[in-house]
Amino acid sequence: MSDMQRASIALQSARSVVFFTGAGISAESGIPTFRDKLAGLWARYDPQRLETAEAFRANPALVWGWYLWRRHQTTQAQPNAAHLVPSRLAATGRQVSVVTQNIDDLHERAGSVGVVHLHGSLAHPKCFACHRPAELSEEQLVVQGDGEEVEPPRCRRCNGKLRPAVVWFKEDLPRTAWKTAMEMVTTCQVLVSVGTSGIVTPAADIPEIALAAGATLIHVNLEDVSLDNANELMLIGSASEVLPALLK
Ligand code: BJW
Ligand code: ZN
Repeated sequence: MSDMQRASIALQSARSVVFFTGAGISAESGIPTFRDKLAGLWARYDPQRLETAEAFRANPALVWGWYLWRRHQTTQAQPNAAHLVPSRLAATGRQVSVVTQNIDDLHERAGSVGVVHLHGSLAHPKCFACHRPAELSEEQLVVQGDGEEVEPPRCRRCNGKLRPAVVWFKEDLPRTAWKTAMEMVTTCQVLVSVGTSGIVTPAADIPEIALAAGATLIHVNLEDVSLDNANELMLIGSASEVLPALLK
């Protein structure tokens, strides 16, 4: 039997399934991944300049403009066939959870509820100084293009600069999100890991944590990212083709 057939049977006979997703699931919606050599964001930008608290302190307008641009890209994008699979599987009566590293909202827009965002989300900013969540008006979200510098708006409570509520390097993951993810990952029967390079910890440990807790692990990726475990299946291909095929 092929890995595809085994994966399909495992998925359709499981009572509880977790989809653990990375940038690759949104790539076919037109949102660039981080590390792909040609189209990846980091082939063109230096993450040290943009995705750390030090970078924000040094050049808040560059970093704020960069996230406005990425938010704009996200609002222009539509969920693809892969994003629709968790809610389709949930509709068949299984317990289905989505744990994502992505800061976009394409899982939600594809009908998944209770999505756990391990690296935060683009939807709501927070204050860099007092950490309180903040809301923005539409005109504060306008951005003309890639690389534009925009002064971050100020916090109404303490006048600190607003930052996106995403997780930068060396920052802790949101405590509740991590705790909820651990509960899901250690109790599911199947974990489907989609479109992630498995480089950025602690999220990268999730597939191994699921395996150690007894789950079957199914990887879906353009490249072989398997970990060499007997309870693991590697499906090489694009998420928008492989995931829907699993439900057939
Ligand atoms: C497809 C496809 C298709 C493509 N179909 N597949 C040294 C110094 C400082 C820190 C560290 C250090 N060494 C280790 C650390 C820890 C660090 C870390 O892991 N760094 C690594 C780079 C080594 N982690 C952290 O800092 C975390 N915090 C932490 O550990 O705190 C404790 C601590 C304190 C003090 C010091 C050290 C530790 C926080 C991590 C936060 C990650 N943040 C980002 C940015 C979020 C905001 C934003 O988007 O701007 O999260 S980085 C970026 O990577 C983003 C992603 O969620 C994350 C993972 O990337 P992902 O999703 O896997 O994407 P890619 O591009 O890597 O892969 C795409 C995959 O899809 C590929 O495999 C393709 O093949 C595949 N694919 N198209 C199917 N159509
Ligand atoms: Zn504040």
